[in-house]
Amino acid sequence: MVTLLDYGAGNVRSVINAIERLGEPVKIVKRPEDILTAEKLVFPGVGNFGSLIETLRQKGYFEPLKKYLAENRPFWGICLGLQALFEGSEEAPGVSGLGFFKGYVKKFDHHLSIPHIGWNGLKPAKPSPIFSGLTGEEKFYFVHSYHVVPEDAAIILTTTDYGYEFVSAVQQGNIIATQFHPEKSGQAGLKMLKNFLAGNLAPVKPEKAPEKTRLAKRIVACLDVRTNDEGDLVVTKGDQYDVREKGRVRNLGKPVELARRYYTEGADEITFLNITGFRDFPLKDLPMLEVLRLTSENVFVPLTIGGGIRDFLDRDGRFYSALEVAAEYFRSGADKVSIGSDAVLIAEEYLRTGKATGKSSIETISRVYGAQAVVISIDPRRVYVDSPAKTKHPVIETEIPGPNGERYCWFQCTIKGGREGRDIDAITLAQVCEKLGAGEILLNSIDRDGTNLGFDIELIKAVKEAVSIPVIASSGAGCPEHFYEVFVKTDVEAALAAGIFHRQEVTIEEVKKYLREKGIEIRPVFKEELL
Ligand code: 1PR
Repeated sequence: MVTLLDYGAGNVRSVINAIERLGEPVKIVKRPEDILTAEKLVFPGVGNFGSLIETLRQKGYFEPLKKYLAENRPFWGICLGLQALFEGSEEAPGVSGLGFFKGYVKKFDHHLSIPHIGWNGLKPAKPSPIFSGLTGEEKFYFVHSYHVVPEDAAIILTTTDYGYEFVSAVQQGNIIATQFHPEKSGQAGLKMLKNFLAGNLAPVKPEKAPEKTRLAKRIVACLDVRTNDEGDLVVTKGDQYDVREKGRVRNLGKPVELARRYYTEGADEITFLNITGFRDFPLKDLPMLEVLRLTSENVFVPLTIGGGIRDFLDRDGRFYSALEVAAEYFRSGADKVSIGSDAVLIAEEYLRTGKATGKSSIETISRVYGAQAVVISIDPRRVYVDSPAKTKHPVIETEIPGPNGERYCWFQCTIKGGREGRDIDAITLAQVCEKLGAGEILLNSIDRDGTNLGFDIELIKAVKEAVSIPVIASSGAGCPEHFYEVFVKTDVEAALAAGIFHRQEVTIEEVKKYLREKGIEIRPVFKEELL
């Protein structure tokens, strides 16, 4: 029996699913005594250091947790559950952590994108039972802006390189804590958890550990989901956002099945976009929540969900905040939510008033769940002009001239699935959203969507250079070479595709194999023993 310390923020569903998948029942801590009676305690943390510690104190968990740790009983802290073990954090100056380990939590201090999101390797500093059966070449899923700096080097279990070398896991006796998320790290993560649950394995050191670790470029599979004309929830796919063929919604498969297939093929992340979410109220759309629940039982990589994340007034006049909508998605298994139309309206308002309200969906969700949980999905389309003077928007000089030979264009944002163009461009939108607390940009292109012509490199370069948060390039992938092109010509951290994967024109494995041969860092997938 594993006891899970859920203090009410973020996606604990995935941790429960991963442990249950490994055959161990999970009990959730309801009272402080549950901590003291635990056989094995798992403590996943998300959000903010200050609010985590405050919640631990409010619920009366702080002292029992300290006692449990002091007794050296089996413990695994994940992410913020690692950071909380230290004395304090730059994220919440003046707030004392559990202080089980001496040392402090620091914000990453370099020029690379922050948060550090994605799959990175481990350099083991000492043997541990949790490495049993690992080769050392595996990558694990990280998502954080802060890292621990222990005073005592003897507790360091692994380090990882991102800009510089940081401590990615610690172990002292039965107390283990990792900055990465084993429950989101595919087969490698499940194997580690299994080793922890076994409890009696000999300490080993993986043989092929890297000298320097590198963050992998992520390959994301996207499933556009909506109800078709028969009332079934299906994965569909548009051509420049038109999902109908001969008047009917294209049906490319069932969401849960496709997601599992992409997971086994090696997708580093899966995104569901509820493409009619802008008009339907997502909390009434229970099948979508069910899709998420079922998917997270079988898929152990990060899941993003988008569509309809905004404040909502239902027919009976009941108000639902975007935060409530997002919370329901997180509870059902999502790791990140993606905001489309609402982000455009928020940015317009911000530019009009020059002020952040603190109440927008971006700000509220980012505050509670952390910036890494908020993705902005941008749906831009090219607007051509003869000269930069013809528009107030930032333009690029393009190598793809417009219909009348125009050599300049700007990237107009749209809302409601491309149905309505707005007076704001993609670069400005991305910058404003970063300022308001978004942690990642999902950059689509209506012009390229479903065309198989390749990513819009000019658009992607322009947006990526304007922000410091990670960017996922999307729309237009038609072959493995297109992924290579976007990774060498721009600095994006991830590339997403839909159509080619759904139609099985190219598999994710083929894309990854091609990229690896070309020297692009990717996450290896070990399929032999799917857990
Ligand atoms: O505005 O917050 O409710 O969110 C709605 C979400 O649904 C947005 O993220 C928006 O991008 C998406 N969406 C709305 N309508 C459509 C449509 O296709 N009619 N899909 C739509 C957007 C774009 C990508 C697609 C890539 C890759 N789909 O997600 O998967 O273009 O496709 P490809 O590889 O086949 O070229 P809100």
